[in-house]
Amino acid sequence: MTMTHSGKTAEELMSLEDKYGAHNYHPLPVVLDRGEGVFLWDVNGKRYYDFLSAYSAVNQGHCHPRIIGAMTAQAGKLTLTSRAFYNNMLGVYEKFVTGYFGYDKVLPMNTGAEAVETAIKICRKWAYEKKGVAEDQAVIVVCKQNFHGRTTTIVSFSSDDDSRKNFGPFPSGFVAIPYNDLSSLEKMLENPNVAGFLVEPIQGEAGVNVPAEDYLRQAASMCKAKKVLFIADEIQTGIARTGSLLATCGNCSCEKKCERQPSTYFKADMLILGKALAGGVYPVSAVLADDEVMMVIKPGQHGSTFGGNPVACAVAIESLNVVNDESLIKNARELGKVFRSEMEKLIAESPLIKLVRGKGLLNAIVINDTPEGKTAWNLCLKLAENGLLAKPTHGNIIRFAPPLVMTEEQLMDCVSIIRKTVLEYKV
Ligand code: IF1
Repeated sequence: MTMTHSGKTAEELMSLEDKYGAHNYHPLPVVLDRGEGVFLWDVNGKRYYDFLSAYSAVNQGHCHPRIIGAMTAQAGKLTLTSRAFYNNMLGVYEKFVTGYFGYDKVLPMNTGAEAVETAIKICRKWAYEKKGVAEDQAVIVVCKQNFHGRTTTIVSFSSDDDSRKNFGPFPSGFVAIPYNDLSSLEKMLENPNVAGFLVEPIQGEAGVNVPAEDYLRQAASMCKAKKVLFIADEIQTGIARTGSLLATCGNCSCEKKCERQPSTYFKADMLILGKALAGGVYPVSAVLADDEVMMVIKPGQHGSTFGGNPVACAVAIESLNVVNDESLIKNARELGKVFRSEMEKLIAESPLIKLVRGKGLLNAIVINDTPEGKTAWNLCLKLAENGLLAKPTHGNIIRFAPPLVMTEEQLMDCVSIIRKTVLEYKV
């Protein structure tokens, strides 16, 4: 048995988590110790390609020296002031991030779920104060199979039993419609109490569910016609992941680099970001909106001890600069095409994989098994043995989302690991 840096074996470290941690996860049996760029190393020194990127948080790669540098420099100087006082980083970050994404204002929070909660609160307040919805009558339309986080309000509109069941009683004011279904949205929008439409541009947790090409833009223009806020949860899809700065590809700084036609540009009324906003280094989330929406929030009406702290600001600025300086948008777009075409070749050779779907470097393969089956889990165990870390979602789907700093050569190395694993797999 190999001893690790902490003087404990991998088995001992896993049993510590099992004994002392709540059992709210079922991890793959790999104990990680170090990360650099697209690679992770376990406690025994075995190297893996990271094909999850902490659910698209580590887009800039593990321990990016510029991001870590920005964090440690700031951490040695000032970490937290609370919002009771001004600090010398927040305004600088706010100017930078609003300019970067093309909005008047930002409201900084920490986790994705907090940012979604923030957007819900702003949306409701806007409905009462700007749209004229009667008190407590506001409705927010969401999509079935959504994933927006784990708070009691957010899980109340989850269609996943594990996420929702026995966590009630729940607040009212949410209705769920099928994803990628404009006519259901149109019907919902007839209700004048509808305040917002909260949607993921690609449903990540649902198995990288990519909607029809024009779905989001059409949905946004239908919302606009009914004075309903279009709220994009880009916590997973944003920050270059899908081959554009945002999957909704709004009126933002990516316009010049984006391959989409100007006719398909649109800007969400509220943009929710998290995860890769701080390179997976620090919990930083944000809601962006223009004044007409954001200014409904007045002092004392919302906040957070840690939101907008100096370290978060320093880390987020550097994380977004890395996206530009290392052309991660272009890289995600180009490598995504290569990856999907390589998977198509594999599908033609192996009955084990049914299809590949995705955009940029947010992709998934669907395994020829029922959602209750074990094939995807077992394949992920074999992938790990062969040096690549990925995780199944919904039983028979494997999400493939490497850091965006990957080179084409590394990607092809990963493709051969996946090929070998799939072709050698014995049912
Ligand atoms: C876990 C999933 C991914 C998100 C979107 C908000 C949040 C998330 C679109 C909340 C978070 C994470 C949470 C993480 C697993 C992961 C996940 F499988 F659960 F659904 F990525 F696909 N909106 N997604 O994807 O952000 O509060 O976590 O910062 O273990 O729950 P958070």
